[in-house]
Amino acid sequence: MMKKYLWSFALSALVLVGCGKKEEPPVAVLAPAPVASAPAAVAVNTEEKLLNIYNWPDYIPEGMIAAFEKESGIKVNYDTFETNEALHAKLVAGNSGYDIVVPGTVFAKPQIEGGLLQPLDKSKIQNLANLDPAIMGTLTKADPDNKHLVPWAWGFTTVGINRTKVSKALGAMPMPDNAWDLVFDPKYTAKLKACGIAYLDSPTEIIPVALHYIGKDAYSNDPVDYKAAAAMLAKVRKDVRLFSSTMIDDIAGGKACVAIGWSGDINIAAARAKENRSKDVIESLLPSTGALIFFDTMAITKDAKHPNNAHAFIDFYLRPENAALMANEMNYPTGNKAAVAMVKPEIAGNKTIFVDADYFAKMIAPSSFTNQAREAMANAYNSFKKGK
Ligand code: N2P
Repeated sequence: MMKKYLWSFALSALVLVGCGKKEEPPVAVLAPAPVASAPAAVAVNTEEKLLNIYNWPDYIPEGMIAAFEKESGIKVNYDTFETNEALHAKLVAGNSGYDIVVPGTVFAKPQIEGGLLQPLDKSKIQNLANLDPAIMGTLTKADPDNKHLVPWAWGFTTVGINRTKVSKALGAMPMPDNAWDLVFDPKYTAKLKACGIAYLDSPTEIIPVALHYIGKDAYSNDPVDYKAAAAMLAKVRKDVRLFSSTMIDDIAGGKACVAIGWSGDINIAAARAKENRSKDVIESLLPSTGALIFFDTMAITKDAKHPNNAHAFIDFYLRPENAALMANEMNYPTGNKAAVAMVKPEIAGNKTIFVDADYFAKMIAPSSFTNQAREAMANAYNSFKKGK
């Protein structure tokens, strides 16, 4: 603040001098130290016109990259990863080539601590002001002082169903009160396996949900708890058809009638089924014991070759109209407060996208795991998957 004030004071003093007596060099007293050390106000972006982004699939509205390229003249390479584990492995290996990555906060925290992400230059992101202070407050759990992370979207891991097929498969058996029973209780999975049960294919997606189901802390770092979760999962292993990284297609295309998936993706599958004139009704459910919230956040990699372009894209995405477009087309709530007024009523009013305060209070907020815990979790998950 002080520096900024001094800088503008010095600047106006110089301008005044310049106007009055052009022939004279500025006197020493009018050229104080802050002039020399102030950031170059007219810094030119000399980076090559390139930006490499690594994000989740089905997360960006069509045309958004093209719009940014057209306006900025920066060419974007846009690649996707399917799990936090895959992104994390790339970052740990180094030289990923990516400038912007979009980790969930569960992984962003250790990535910040491990020096894999660089602090943002907030002076280059005017649109940070559009973000919801409440969401930014939540993010400080992973990123103290909000130095590295900017929300892309948030959502929750939950149960998705093809209600038509599930009702048929359950027959006389009523739907459970707790939707997690559909994917974890053998009483239900035995009936649903015929129409297809799909799980997300990632240890840090499945084990936390399983821990929550058996009444443990979803973000426990204790391997003993993972054993307990694995023991519960083992009982339904034979009923799980798919470990999926293409959940939207699998649900919409009928390979699975029930899934552990992400709220928005399940809603995309529901919309796709409607577009395809399927008579089946696909729904994202709100389990009575709560679903697991995630926040996916943009960050700039430590070794980014195009940090200026990365800041430019982040600022572009944070324009209210762009964040609103994401919510409208991808079915995920935005952390952009200024965008909320532009969200279509059918999206804003969908309780499985923008959940009610009551249900929000029931949901499980994300935390994170130590490297050791993640390793133990991966072992527990892999043996479950192999059926051992
Ligand atoms: C992809 C959504 C990713 C959500 N469509 C889970 N981080």
